[in-house]
Amino acid sequence: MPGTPLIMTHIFKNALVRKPSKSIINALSSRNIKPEYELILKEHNDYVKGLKNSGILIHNLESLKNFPDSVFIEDPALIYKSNCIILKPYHPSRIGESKIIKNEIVNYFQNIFIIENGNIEGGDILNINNHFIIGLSKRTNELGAKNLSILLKLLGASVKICKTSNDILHFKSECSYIDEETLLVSQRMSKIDYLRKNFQLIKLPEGEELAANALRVNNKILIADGFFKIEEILSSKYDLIKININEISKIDAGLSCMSLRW
Ligand code: CIR
Repeated sequence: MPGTPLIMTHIFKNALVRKPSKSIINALSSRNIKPEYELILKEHNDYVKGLKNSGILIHNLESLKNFPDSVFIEDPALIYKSNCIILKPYHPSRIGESKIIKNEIVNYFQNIFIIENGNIEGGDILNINNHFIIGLSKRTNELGAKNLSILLKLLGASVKICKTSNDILHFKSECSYIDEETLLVSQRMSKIDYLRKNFQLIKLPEGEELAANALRVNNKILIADGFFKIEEILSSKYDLIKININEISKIDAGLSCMSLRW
């Protein structure tokens, strides 16, 4: 878009993270599994270390006992340029997270916008420089996507609304930014026409879908540990930081969802 300064999506100096509360054992899980708190805490600490080793300054938010899923702070808020947009999670147990993060984020951002109508979760929003892909899913509906898209356009971005493949929690659960031309995708997400036609796709080998939510931070890529085929593919070109997310993935975590970066 003419006149719009180029944002490099993966260049970050700061990240907000929220320490898991003990109530995380009651977090939503598509596989209905209860994770162990102590193991999650260790994985979360390693994740934060990974962010620090990518050159990021960490800002910690208080854990929230009443919101078991609140460690996934990417879902109730979105940061674009110097703006923070408060989103609207779909799940009843997560709706209240928006109000809390709105009160916390004023310490970091002056321009705060709020999506009031529809549902939209950060896990369904993929940012590529000044462009956004919003994936419709069980958590993000057309009204939420449309309202966010109007706002992002006013802020100078372009937006494409796509449909997340069936049975995937969020668009980014199986689609990650690697660089402005390249996305990491699962086989099923690779079938989405818009992605096929507009990006170079690195397809995850079958069985390695849990590594599909990777996180590019500066010159590093944080990736789930234990997925050797994709590790071999990516490590020829990128510097990887491997993070064990075995326990936290029981409640559908990926690497992007546990921080908000700018
Ligand atoms: C949920 O179902 O809302 C959480 N248990 C997992 C959310 C993961 N968020 C994300 O990938 N953006």
